[in-house]
Amino acid sequence: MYDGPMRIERIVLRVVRMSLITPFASSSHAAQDLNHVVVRLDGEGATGWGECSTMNDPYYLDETVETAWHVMKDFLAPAVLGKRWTTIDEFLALYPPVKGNTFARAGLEMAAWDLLGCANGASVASMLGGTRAEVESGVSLGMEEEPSRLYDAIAGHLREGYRRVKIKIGKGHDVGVVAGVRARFPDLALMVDANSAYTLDDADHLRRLDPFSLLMIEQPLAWDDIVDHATLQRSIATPVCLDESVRSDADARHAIALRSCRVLNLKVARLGGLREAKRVHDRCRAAGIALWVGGMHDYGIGRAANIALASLPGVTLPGDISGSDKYFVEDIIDPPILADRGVLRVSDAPGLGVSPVESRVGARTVREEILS
Ligand code: OSB
Ligand code: MG
Repeated sequence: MYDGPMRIERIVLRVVRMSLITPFASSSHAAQDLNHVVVRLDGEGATGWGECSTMNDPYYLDETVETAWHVMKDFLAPAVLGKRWTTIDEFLALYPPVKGNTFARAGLEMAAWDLLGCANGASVASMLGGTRAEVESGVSLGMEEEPSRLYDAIAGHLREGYRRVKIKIGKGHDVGVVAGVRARFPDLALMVDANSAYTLDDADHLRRLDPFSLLMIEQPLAWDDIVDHATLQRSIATPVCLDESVRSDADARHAIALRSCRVLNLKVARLGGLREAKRVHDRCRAAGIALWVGGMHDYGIGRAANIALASLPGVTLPGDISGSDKYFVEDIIDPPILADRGVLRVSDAPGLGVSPVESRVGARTVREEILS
């Protein structure tokens, strides 16, 4: 147990490549080979790991692997190297005034939470104020050309015990798909994610989803819109959930003030890190906005941070944090994170409670930069 000031002596940034077992498609992007930036911090005899779950292309949001790498390597990492800090607030105060780039900011911050927790013997979940020992998990399934493949995937995950299913919709791939799923799974806790496929002109069409008792429709309108979503929410019965367009606590405040959503998807990366995600959680909880934790096809490090966030009391809906085995043949952490009948255990070990395997990380590294 160490409770003196922290000083990061060495930062290792690596682009680590992993392949999804099942290629994944949404209305905005397709993914199979992932290139997340994995961060290793060493200081005060402890090691902290973080993950920046960036996408290869700027189709979900505007950041990419290249922009995150650039911002982390050239702006964020040099600013925190060798400096003294004792709390996450102090650590973040070392960041230069980088605008946006939430994935990049979150990836480095995650490693600082892990480092601080490991040095102090505290779990990240407890540092955040988490109150749950386990969290309920759903699955997010990509678009399929062949409906039977989607039905089979849903049935398989329900057999494994997952508690909620999210399917991707888009133009020409919505009411019929939902009707087909609903007919086969009448009692399924079902939601849809449009990843910004629609505009307000589609409001009448989206109302046709009202009869299917969906838990919510996620991000139907533009990736950066908060205003039109309020108009849409007034004209459809399905609760609107925001993902892409809430990237800060200020965005959440605006969405609440305008009544743009009834539900919010908390993502560590999109919100710029765990500290900001906790602020959004506290604000939404007080305002009666239902919460769940989304995912970005995270490797085990990011997945552990998602679980710590999901242990907060305002997170009341099953999220997109499934077991590693839904995504990868072999995770870079050992043991991997697995769901048991749709339930994930919240780690009470120091830090994020993950053990990345250096040889696995090394074998999948396609780019590396060491600052010391
Ligand atoms: O919109 O929630 C999304 C994956 C990558 C980018 C955006 C999204 C998603 C998912 C899958 O829906 C979440 C996961 O299983 O990790
Ligand atoms: Mg989404």
